[in-house]
Amino acid sequence: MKDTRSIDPTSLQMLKVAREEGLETAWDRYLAQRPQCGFGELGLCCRNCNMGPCRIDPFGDGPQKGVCGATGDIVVARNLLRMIAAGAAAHSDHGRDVTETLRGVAAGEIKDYTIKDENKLKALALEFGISTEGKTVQEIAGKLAEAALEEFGTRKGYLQAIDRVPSKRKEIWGKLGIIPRGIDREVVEAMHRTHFGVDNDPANLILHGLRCSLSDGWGGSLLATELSDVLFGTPRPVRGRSNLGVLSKEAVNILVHGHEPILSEMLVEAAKDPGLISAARAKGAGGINLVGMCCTGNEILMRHGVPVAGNFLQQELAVITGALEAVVVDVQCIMPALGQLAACYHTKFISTSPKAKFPGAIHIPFNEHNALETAREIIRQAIENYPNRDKNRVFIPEETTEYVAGFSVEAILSALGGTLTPLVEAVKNNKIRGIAALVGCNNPKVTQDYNHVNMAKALIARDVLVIETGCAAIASAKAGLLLPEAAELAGAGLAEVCRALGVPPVLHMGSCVDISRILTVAAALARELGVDIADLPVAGAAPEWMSEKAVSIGAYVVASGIFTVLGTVLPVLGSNVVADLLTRQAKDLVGGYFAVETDPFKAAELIIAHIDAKRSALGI
Ligand code: XCC
Ligand code: SF4
Repeated sequence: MKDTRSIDPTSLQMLKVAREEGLETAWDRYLAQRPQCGFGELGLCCRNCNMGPCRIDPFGDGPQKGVCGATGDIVVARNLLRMIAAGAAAHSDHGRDVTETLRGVAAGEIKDYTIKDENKLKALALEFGISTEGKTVQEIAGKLAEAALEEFGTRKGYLQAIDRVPSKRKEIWGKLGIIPRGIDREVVEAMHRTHFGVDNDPANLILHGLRCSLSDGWGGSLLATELSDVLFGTPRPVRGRSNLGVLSKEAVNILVHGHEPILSEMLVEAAKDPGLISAARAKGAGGINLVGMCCTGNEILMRHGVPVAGNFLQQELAVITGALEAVVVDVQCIMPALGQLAACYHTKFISTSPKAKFPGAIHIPFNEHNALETAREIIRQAIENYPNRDKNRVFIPEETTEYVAGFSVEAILSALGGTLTPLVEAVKNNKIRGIAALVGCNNPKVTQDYNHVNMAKALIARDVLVIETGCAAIASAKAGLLLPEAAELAGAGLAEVCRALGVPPVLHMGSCVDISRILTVAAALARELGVDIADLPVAGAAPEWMSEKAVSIGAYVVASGIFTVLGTVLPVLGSNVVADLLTRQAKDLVGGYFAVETDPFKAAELIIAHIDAKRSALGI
């Protein structure tokens, strides 16, 4: 029987090994959970106070209210707001760490990082109203970091990057009262409103959800992206290799997994250390092979072309190759299962963030102040571990696929010759029909990568330029869609543009916080055309999403005016009121709205229909 758990040949091979070895993975645990709780699936259970837990009967036979009297609509809306708040908090706390690092570098307290993109630093300073005249780079960085930290609890009443959006968008947000006032404030208010006995109006709750999500997209995530570029360099097109075949039979394999570039950048640096490379050789290894996974993998593949071993559902599979000396993690998307699994091999599971500890992990605290030394120590431990590798248990799939990534806004502009005009022209004359942003995770509810790859292919074939981030982009890397040669899979118009510019039809724009790059492009396109973001022939999709961060992303993309298709169901179907708000009324309120479509081909059709409707409204 065909194994439908993944379309990735390496995943399928590793799942076979897992079965032979009697090891469980997320797919097994997912099966063991089925049938999953119906109340949970519909969003109808509440644990917000200790008179509960309460659950609302979706069929109308059982209780229709919680102990406090909360209806299904209220419970669903509150639960959704909490999901958004958690997602926004995760992205924004990542942004805060990057901002703190910039502040420390500027103050001379942190010595292992430097400022790699002075132009971007100056451009951001101007945006924040900081004069650069007569100031040193350190001084500008200090002022910018202070201004950026201020965004988390700002008292000026709006976030700086809101000025990037067209005025029409700002007006819409202003009228609805959803201009985010401060990053932390919106998350705190979400928690307050969902505490017992506060906000019990579904629409009011959802509107705050949009505001909270906007503080992520145009706030926390945006700062994470922009200030990472300042510190680590703005990505430029770069070539590399992807999938589990990037693991080496001979070298010390170190997998870095998680999200923040602060750790992964330093590991990249330390892995080049000649002393450590000879230490690895002294242990009989061919060298040091640092590879990435998930979004921290995206960060270093965007900036350095570091090989990426896979996306979310491959984290356990990488361990099962038996070839990993260490899995090094920071925060987010790290399965707690890794500890037990790593113990079945010689693999060391190393946690580094005080915020994220795991059973079975060795904790090596990483902080910005002794970053390089800690990174070296981590690599040393991996090297020490190399002789413990049991060569008889090593199985590394052969497949690797090359990718070209690194499409920051700046890189796209420079490919276009400095302005967005050629892109706008290509859209106007229908060579490019529109743009679709495909983002988000893997989820064992979906055949791994099936939705990502098929949607991307269906869209480019119909001349829709696809831009991607996160695990979606890694899926495309593995499927060969990030290569300029993939233009042959594109429709004639898109293929012509790709060939003229030498770019792939699917552009990798980075990690999930880098969806802020997508927002920036959308806002700039709208300005160039003199319209609102909602008027653009543009759509979003999260074909295999699983995390709360993805919910926050979906919400800010919709709130920014962009139609978004979800490939797994949001737990809101227990409330017609909330479902209607998100899939219908949102269109009138903010221009963007959600659709749920689990079939990637139908989802692509929805996007194409949306793009065509926007084109004709624009008269192009
Ligand atoms: Fe995580 Fe960012 Fe989702 Fe992948 S795409 S599973 S959130 S790593 Ni962000
Ligand atoms: Fe039940 Fe209301 Fe308490 Fe929720 S807040 S657990 S619905 S009593």
